[in-house]
Amino acid sequence: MNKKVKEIANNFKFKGNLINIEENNQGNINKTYILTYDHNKYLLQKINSNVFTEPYLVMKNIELVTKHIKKKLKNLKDNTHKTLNIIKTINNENMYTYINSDGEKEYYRAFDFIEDCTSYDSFEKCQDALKLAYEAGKSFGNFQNLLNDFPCNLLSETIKDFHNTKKRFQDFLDSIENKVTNRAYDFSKEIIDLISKIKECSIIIDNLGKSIPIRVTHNDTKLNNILMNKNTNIGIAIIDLDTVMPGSILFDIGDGIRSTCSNSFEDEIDKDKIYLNLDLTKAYLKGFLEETHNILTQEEINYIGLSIKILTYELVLRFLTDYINGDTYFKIKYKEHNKDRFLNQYILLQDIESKLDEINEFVLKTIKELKSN
Ligand code: GN1
Ligand code: MG
Repeated sequence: MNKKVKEIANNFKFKGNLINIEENNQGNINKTYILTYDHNKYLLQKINSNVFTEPYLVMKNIELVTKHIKKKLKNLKDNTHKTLNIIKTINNENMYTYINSDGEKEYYRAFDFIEDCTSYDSFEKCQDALKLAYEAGKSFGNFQNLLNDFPCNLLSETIKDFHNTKKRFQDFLDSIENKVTNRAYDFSKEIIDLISKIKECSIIIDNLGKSIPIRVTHNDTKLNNILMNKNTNIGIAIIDLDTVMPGSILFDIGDGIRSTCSNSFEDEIDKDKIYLNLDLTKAYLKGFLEETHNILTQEEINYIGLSIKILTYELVLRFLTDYINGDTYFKIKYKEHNKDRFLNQYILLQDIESKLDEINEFVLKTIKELKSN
């Protein structure tokens, strides 16, 4: 058994005797362990403090949001949905600070393991992908619904400018200028094209807090951040709440569809496999809109299609920037991993552009149907 993890685990209020430690390799940012005790299971996570420079504030945000969701679920007598439950340290804190052999601080936090659930990285192996896409949209819609009355001024912006497309664009230009590697030279055609798109892709950020309301947003609405009941595939809990911050609901819907309704993984290199699946997109939108049509403003509705493009554009920039900067942000599994991710999302972006009219039409039709019911 991993001695270090065991030592860290001893600082949390876990019940019983530790039987097993298993490392979980999902996720590009944090390190996760599943701890099995004789009667309970827990998640122990090392917070990536390069990405989250103020882990205390991350945990404060999570505490506030999960408390609110728990209260809402109780009032609504909703016994189906759940949220993360923080396990405190023996000193009653949200996080344990471990000093490693190099004298550096490592930050750990723990949650109850939510039983009888599964999460999907993609729909590849699913029998009923359409139902899953619908459930995925419904789950993030429900999350938005539960937090609609949460005062978002209580939340800290734990990663500044996380979905600020203009800031991401500036970082991208800086990476080209700083030339940490020579990798930008291979992509001049793509770079010129990306520069030509920034104006349109700034629409959400330019209007945020003006015509587009600021709400609590999850900001990382990937499919595998939904725990689904392993028998029924109904969405049970939204996890990975590290990036919960004030933002736009358009970040959540755009990134949700980008990540969930793409036909491939983010690092697939076979061009023929990379496209936005329209049937999945419509199913996802249906689920999301069923939950949110009463809270969405007309301006938000108008930009739903565009948000899918913008959030994909943003990730194209981020993967390319990290590639040019020599892979310092996203965990990579091989040398050219970020290049493959960038090219994949770039192909997806072009495909999304060609499908926006149909998506916009579907959104308007669905909203109309839902409002007339
Ligand atoms: C990161 O760690 P993970 O996989 O949940 C990233 C997201 C990206 C995603 C792309 C804090 O999320 O913004 O969309 O990778 N999270 C952070 O796979 O940067
Ligand atoms: Mg994440």
